[in-house]
Amino acid sequence: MTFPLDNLLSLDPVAVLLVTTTIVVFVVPIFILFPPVPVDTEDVLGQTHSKLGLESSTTALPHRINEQVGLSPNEARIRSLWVYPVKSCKGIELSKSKVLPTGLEHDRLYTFAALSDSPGEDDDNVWRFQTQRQLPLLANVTVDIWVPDVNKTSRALGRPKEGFLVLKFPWTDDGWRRTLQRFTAKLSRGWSAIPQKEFILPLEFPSAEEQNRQGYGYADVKVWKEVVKALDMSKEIPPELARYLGVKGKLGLFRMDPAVKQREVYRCAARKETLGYQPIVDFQDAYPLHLLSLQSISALESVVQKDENMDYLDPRRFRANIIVSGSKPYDEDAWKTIRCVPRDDEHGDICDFNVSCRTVRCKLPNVNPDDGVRHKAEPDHALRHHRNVDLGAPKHGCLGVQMVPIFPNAEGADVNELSLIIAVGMSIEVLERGEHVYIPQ
Ligand SMILES: *[C@@H]1O[C@H](CO)[C@@H](O)[C@H](O)[C@H]1NC(C)=O
Ligand SMILES: *[C@@H]1O[C@H](CO)[C@@H](O)[C@H](O)[C@H]1NC(C)=O
Ligand SMILES: CC(=O)N[C@H]1CO[C@H](CO)[C@@H](O)[C@@H]1O
Repeated sequence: MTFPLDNLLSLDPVAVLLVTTTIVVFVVPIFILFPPVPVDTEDVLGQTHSKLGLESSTTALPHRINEQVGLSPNEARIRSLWVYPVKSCKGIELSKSKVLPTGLEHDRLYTFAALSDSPGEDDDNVWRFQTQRQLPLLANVTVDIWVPDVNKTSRALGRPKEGFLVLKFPWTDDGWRRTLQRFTAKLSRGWSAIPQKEFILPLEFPSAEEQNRQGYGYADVKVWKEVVKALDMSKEIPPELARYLGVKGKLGLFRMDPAVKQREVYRCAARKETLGYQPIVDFQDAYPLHLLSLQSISALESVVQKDENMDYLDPRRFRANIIVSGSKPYDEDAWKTIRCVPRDDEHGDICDFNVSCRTVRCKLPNVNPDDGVRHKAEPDHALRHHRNVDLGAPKHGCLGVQMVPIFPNAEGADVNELSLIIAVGMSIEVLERGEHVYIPQ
């Protein structure tokens, strides 16, 4: 008995050529008509929408922090802008953005949450917000924003008005599907691609109609010590995500209703009497905006104990909205009011901000933003030893500052109407300096 392969090998070259030609002529067109790669959401969205933000290859951040040496000091500028539409997932880098009372537009719209499944806890049956502190692999979940593009119309789809978030995480099924998924990932996205699972979420807050249709309800979510009523959109999460992240109980997904101003900001923030409106946040930690300086990161990097798991300090670990460069290291510690001024040839508004307090750090920056692996010590160790600088937060390290936007004519205006445009390249003037003392929650 001979195997079919032996048969083939014993064929003469002409026969082999014939078989090959047959395969090429008949099979290749079938592959073109019915590709083995499923059409993904982004191919469809791309017909009517555009993706917001910069590709990672065109980031304005230096790849190694010492690359920025050479920037003239005393000329602080906005280097890079970031939003994180889903809390603790990957961010999106922008070259300009709207500033709203809640911070940058599209920032921290959603949060994941977990339902405590340990009976006996005083507040079980309350969802608790989840971040990379509990689920470091959230760092591997990418988020893209797709907005309708006025220059695109599709005959089949018309001109949709809604924007979408597309979330993706690494995922391969078990068994025979594994090989197929690896193959199609490489076929569609290149040799280094790994299989992913994706799901989509609305960019706008769902209307009452939409909520009914989808069966969304409201539930209590605990964010630090606050309990807020948020829209429960957990049914949009594919079950694989909880397994990927290593969640044992239930995984939930929540969105804050913008019509109900629930998380007004007090503590260190300027008040309505000075600002004309009371600052407010969505799922930001505590204040609308977080500013970081590359010079400060560089200074901190020089005291971080580096090893093979951390050979440089990536600014993305700190999840700021506004990253500046050109100021003296830690100069922002004493900023009280700043002004961002557009260069003549640029669009954008003069944007003023009140600095509320320094950013008191937790251990979240120990998670590597590239792979979700948590470093055992740094930069937490360096922060606690070298950046214990705030009398209001003893034993803690601080880096960066928290801010609230100042809107001209905010007095008496509708908060939903307030907005300014901020852009990369704006220069920063410090209008007011002073001492900060943190007020804990
Ligand atoms: C649409 O096209 C016009 C003309 O080409 C261009 O100036 C504009 O920036 C485009 N708008 C968007 C949103 O891409
Ligand atoms: C997280 O993402 C990185 C980079 O894409 C990848 O190398 C790593 O395997 C991922 N980790 C997991 C557990 O999926
Ligand atoms: C701390 C503080 O409130 N600083 C400034 C905030 O902005 C207003 C102007 O809008 C200043 O008057 C405050 O001094």
